[in-house]
Amino acid sequence: MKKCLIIGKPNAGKTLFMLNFAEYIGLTDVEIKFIQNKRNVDIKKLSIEEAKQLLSSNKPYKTTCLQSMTLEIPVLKGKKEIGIMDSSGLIDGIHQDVQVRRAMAQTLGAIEESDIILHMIDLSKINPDNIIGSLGEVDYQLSKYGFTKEGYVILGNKIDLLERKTPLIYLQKEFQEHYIIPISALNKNGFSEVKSFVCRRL
Ligand SMILES: Nc1nc2c(ncn2[C@@H]2O[C@H](COP(=O)(O)OP(=O)(O)OP(=O)(O)O)[C@@H](O)[C@H]2O)c(=O)[nH]1
Ligand SMILES: [Mg+2]
Repeated sequence: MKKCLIIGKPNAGKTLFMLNFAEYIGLTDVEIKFIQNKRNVDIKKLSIEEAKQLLSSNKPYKTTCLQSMTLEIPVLKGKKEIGIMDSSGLIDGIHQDVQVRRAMAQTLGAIEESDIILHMIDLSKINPDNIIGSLGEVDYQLSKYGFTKEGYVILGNKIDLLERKTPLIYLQKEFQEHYIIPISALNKNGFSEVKSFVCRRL
């Protein structure tokens, strides 16, 4: 089974995206594996509504370990299975909290094992007057890594919060060599494009 990792800065919308994407492809309940490490894995069955309440938050660093689920994506001739994995947010530099550092190390370790990387960027945090500063080192490093992986795509999230498309246009200029899909994880906009991207690689 192919593995798909959702990665990006804290609060970018990774968890909400995973859950709303599962809902978009027709699920009402999910079975999530909370992977603390290889020997310590908790499994919880939740309705998607419960999962959103429990796992997504307006406060950063909500996700503290890899959270994975298996999705069966309907395609023309039946269904295709994929392991989709949500990760804890990455920041520039070294965080003071050891738990956060451990979680970030786990996220980085998951990159190598993944076939598809969905790199989530919060468009509402992009300042067109300071694109480099507002993106930060993490997004640039991930975008560099993206050149080594065929299944890499940037998801420009929170398009619903933008009054103008300027942040998206600046992001596209900055990462011209990469495919960028504008989405709203909240309103499920752009999900059909994400589904096509993922399905082409299954
Ligand atoms: N308006 C809007 N809000 C969003 C969107 N996606 C996520 N959010 C909100 O952004 C906040 C963070 O969402 P999460 O999905 O928890 O973010 P995360 O990337 O998993 O964050 P960490 O687990 O801390 O790394 C929540 O309050 C979400 O409701 C979106 O497309 N539009
Ligand atoms: Mg999260």
